[in-house]
Amino acid sequence: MADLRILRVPHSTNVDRIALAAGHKALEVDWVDVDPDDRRVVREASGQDLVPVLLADDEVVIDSPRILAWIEARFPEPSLWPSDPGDAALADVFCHRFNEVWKGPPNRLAALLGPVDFDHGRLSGSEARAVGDDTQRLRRWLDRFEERLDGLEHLGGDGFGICDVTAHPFLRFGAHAPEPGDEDPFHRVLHELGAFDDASHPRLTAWVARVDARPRA
Ligand SMILES: N[C@@H](CCC(=O)N[C@@H](CS)C(=O)NCC(=O)O)C(=O)O
Repeated sequence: MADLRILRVPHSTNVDRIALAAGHKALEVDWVDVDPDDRRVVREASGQDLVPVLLADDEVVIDSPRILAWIEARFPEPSLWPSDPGDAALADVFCHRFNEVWKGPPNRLAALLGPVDFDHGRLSGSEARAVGDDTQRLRRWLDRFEERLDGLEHLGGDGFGICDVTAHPFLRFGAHAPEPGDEDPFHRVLHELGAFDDASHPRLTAWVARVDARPRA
């Protein structure tokens, strides 16, 4: 029997977090593929529409941070959190903050710029200002991640861990285009407005490649 059973849709950043964490722990995952346009299975199992959803014998867990904590508690080795409690607390703060700064602005941008094309011309003055502000916010955070990686291989400090699992599925779009078939405007925003490369952010670019190369379940 597989170690985990997870509902997923294609191209999901939050699902990719689970794939990275399970890969780190060499867990076997029974992936249940859900049609993104028909979420009845997700709703029936969990009472809401978002993936990932973890189905365990005795419980159903939603929300990637909670699923990651569940996996760590059930399969503690190799750990995703630092062993020092203070460092583990800091890692949690990083992940919480990451979810705020790297989900909020790009989601607002995706909502304003629309799913088909990024037509800045049709925006009202205040919308255009909001797009400019959020784009600047994204760019500033890229610089912060670049600074964080000064002398470090991983965002949490020593070794691969929860900070990398939390951030990589989102930050990687800055270095790579979305895969063919991935038309999620959120991913396009991350790629087009949050783009970076070896010239602008060499440490961040190398970190994306390092985590790209890791095993995924
Ligand atoms: N806070 C949730 C968010 C989950 C979420 O937004 N999942 C996306 C896929 S990455 C989803 O199912 N979106 C529904 C939709 O696009 O209709 C988590 O971290 O798991």
